[in-house]
Amino acid sequence: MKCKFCERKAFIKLHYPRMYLCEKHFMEYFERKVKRTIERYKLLRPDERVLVVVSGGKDSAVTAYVLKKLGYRIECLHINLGIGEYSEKSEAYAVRQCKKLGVPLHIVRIKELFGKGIGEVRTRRPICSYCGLTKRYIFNKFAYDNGFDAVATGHNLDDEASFIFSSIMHWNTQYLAKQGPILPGEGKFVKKVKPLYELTEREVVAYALASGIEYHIEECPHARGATTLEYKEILNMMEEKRPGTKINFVKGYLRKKKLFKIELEEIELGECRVCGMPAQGEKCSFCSFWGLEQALNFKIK
Ligand code: Q46
Ligand code: ZN
Ligand code: ZN
Repeated sequence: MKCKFCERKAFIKLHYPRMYLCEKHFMEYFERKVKRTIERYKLLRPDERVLVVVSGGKDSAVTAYVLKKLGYRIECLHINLGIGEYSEKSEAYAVRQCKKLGVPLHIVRIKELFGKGIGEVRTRRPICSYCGLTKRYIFNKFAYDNGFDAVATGHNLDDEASFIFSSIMHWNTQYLAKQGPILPGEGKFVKKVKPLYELTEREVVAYALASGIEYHIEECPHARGATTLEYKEILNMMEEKRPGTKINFVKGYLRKKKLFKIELEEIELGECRVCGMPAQGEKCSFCSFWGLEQALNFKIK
């Protein structure tokens, strides 16, 4: 098959909208879509300093690549989770990706901070729960300590659709109240944005291939059996039968999100007595989980 816009051979068949595109026109389509997402949801202003959280995987690498190409002032942060060989490889990929892009990369290693990696802590809390808590705290605090205007993550349409789907299945209205392409900054919470919000996983993989981005393919060993993967499978089956299912589901959610707003207003935040970041109790969940009595400071020297 030929590209819709030129004589070249098709590189990809898009299902929604339905069209064949060559490599060049697919990349243009992808970048235009990211640009449109940024404009539509007012994610970033051109002069803002953006911290991109790079995991070594495809989504965050593509996010950094496209933001740089669109002219944003970006720096990257990699959090080495200390999960054996998986984390070593992830860090090596992040280093290579940033070198190729020519953007500064900062690295925070959990094992260096706490002497233990994720998965090595004796706790009743599920691994992914304290891993997520740790990552979110670190990238926010890192951005805050260093005066970044925004934190960009690589979440794609499949991630978002499956997350909303699973939140509905569990009626987790707290989550449903605050998901979306942008979480505005407030006080010590730095703004969080998801530039790949309207792009499918399949499109992200294709873009990485077209632009020669190398990335870590392996999943985290703790991700096995994660229910989000099951939700993704179900959504993929539906998408195949009815192209556009995922984007329509996510856009419909954004229109109805205000129904869950009431859930948010009940939470009052004070300040953590250790780190001074927003907290529900006297200590924030990060400082209390890691037993900190002294705040971590990520200011770049
Ligand atoms: S939360 Fe869980 Fe991930 Fe952390 S422990 Fe691995 S799978 S990395 S997105
Ligand atoms: Zn073409
Ligand atoms: Zn704290």
